[in-house]
Amino acid sequence: MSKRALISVSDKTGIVEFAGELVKLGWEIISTGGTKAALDAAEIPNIAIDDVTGFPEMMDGRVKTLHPLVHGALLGRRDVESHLKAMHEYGIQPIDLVVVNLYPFKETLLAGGSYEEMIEKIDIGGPSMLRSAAKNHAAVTVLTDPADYETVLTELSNTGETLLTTRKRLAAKVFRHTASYDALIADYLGKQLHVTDPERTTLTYDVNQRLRYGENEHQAAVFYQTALSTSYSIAQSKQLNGKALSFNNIRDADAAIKIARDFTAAPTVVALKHMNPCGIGTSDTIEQAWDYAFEADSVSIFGGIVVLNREVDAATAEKMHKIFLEIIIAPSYSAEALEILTTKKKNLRLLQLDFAEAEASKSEMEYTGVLGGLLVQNQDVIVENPAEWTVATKTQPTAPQFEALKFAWKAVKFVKSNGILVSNEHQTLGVGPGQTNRVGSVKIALEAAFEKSRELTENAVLASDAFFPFADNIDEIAKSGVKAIVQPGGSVRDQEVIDACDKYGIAMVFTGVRHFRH
Ligand code: 93A
Repeated sequence: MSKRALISVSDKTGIVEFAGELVKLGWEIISTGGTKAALDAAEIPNIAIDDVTGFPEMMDGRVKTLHPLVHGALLGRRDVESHLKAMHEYGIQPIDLVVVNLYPFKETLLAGGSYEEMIEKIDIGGPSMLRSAAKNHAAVTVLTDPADYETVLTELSNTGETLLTTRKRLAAKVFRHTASYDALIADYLGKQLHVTDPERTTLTYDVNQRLRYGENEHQAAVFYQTALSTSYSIAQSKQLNGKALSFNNIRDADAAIKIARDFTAAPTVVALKHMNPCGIGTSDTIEQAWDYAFEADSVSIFGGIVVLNREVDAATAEKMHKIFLEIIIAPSYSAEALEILTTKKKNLRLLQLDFAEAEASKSEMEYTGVLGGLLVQNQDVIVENPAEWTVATKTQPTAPQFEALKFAWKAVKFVKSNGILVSNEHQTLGVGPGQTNRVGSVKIALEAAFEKSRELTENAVLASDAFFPFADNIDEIAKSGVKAIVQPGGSVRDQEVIDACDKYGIAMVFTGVRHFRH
C-alpha cells in the first residue's frame, strides 16, 4: 500500500511542485477544498478529505479535518500492538506526512480585518493536525514551512524515509509555530476588551532587528517588537538617514518619545541624554521651541537625542545641523530641512514618527526584566488636573509661577528618581536626576540653572518627583531665590517642610501624585 500524505495549506507557495514530486515517489495525497482545487488545476492526482472521513466539509469549513479517521491516522503508534489493532478495526489508514500552514491570522489583522473576519481566521483543524503529527514524530513527518520542502523531498528520494532528527526538528518547529499563533490570538482578544490589566501581558514578539551589541560592546542583544504594537513606537518609526539604531539609542529614543507625547498642545522640543531629559522647550513655533530646549543645557545636548513634535522646517534644521546630535525624531521634515540635515551627515539618524497614535500608545504595558522574571505595569500616564492641586503654604503662587509649576511638573515625571527639575513656563533650566538623596538632586538642578542664567527670575520654579523627607531641601532651595515649588506631599514631616517654606516666603503646591522613575 502506498504511503499517504495530507496536504492542507492556506499559503500555497511551492505546494504544486512539492505534491508533484511526492506523487512521483509513489505517495498518495489527501487534500482539503482550496488545496485540492490548486492540485486539480495542476493535474496532480489527489483524494478529497471528504472521501477519507465520509463527511462533507461543513459549517463554512470550520469542520473539515477534525475526524478520528484523520487524527487516528496521525496519532496511532506504529510500534504498539493495540494502536495497530484499533487502526485495523476502524479502517484507519495511517498518514505519514502532513503539510499544513495555518489561516493567515496575522496577515488579516495587519490588513485591518474586522472582528468577525478575525474570528473566522482562528484555525482549529490546522493546529490540531500539526500537533497530532508533531506528537507522533516517531513515525510522521510534519511540514509548516515551504523552506523545509526540499530537505524532506531529498531524504525521501534517497531512502524512502525521512531521518528521525529531521522529524524531531520539524516537530519542535511546529510547536513554536502553534504557540506563537495562539499567543497572537490571545493578544488580539485581550486587546478587544480594552482593559489595562497588567496580567493581560503581550505574549507575541517578533525580532525587529539583531543589534550590533547591547549596552556595551561585549554584550549581545536583539530588539523584539510586540506583534500588535501601536504605530507610536521606535519599532514602527521610519528611518530616513543614518546608521542602524543601537541598543542605547533605542532605549533613549523610547524615553524621549514618551516625554514628547505629554507635550502635544504646542510646538515642543525634547532633548535627552542617558534616559534623562536635558532640555525641554515649548513655544509658538518649532524653531523657538528648539532654541529653548538647546539653551536649557547647550552642553549636555551634545550627542543627544532630539524629538520635535511638529514638522522640522529649514530654519530649525539649519540650527540643529550645527551641532552633533545622535538622533532626530519628528513627525515630518520639509524637503529643504531634509536636504540640510543629511548634507555631510550620513551617520545622523533621522527618524520619522507618526504622532497619530501617540495617545493610544499610553495603554501599552511597560516591561522591566529582572533575574528570573519580568515586571509588568501600566505606564505612568495618570491624567492630572492642576485645578485640583492644593496650595499648602500661606504664600500663594502668582499666575505666571503657576504656569511654570504646571510645566515643571509635567517634565519632572521623566527625570530619574530622585528627580528635581527647575524651569520657567516654557523651558527647563536645570535637571537633577538620579541622586541617592534628594538634597543631592536639588543641588545639581539649582547649580545647572545658575550656570545658565546666574540669577533666577521670579518665575523660576522647582518640581520634585516625590515628597521632601526633610526641611533641609527647602533651606537649599531658599538660597537660590526660587519662589515656588510643586511636589506630591504626603511625608510625615510635611508640616516641617511647609513651615520652612513659610519662613522663606516660598509658595508650595501639593499634587497628591508621585512620579518615581527608576
Ligand atoms: O476551519 S478549520 O479550523 N477546521 C478544520 O477542520 C480545518 N482543517 C484544515 N481549518 C482547517 N484547516 C485549515 O484549512 C488548514 O490549516 C489550512 O490553513 C486551510 C486550508 O484550506 P483549503 O485547503 O480549503 O485552502
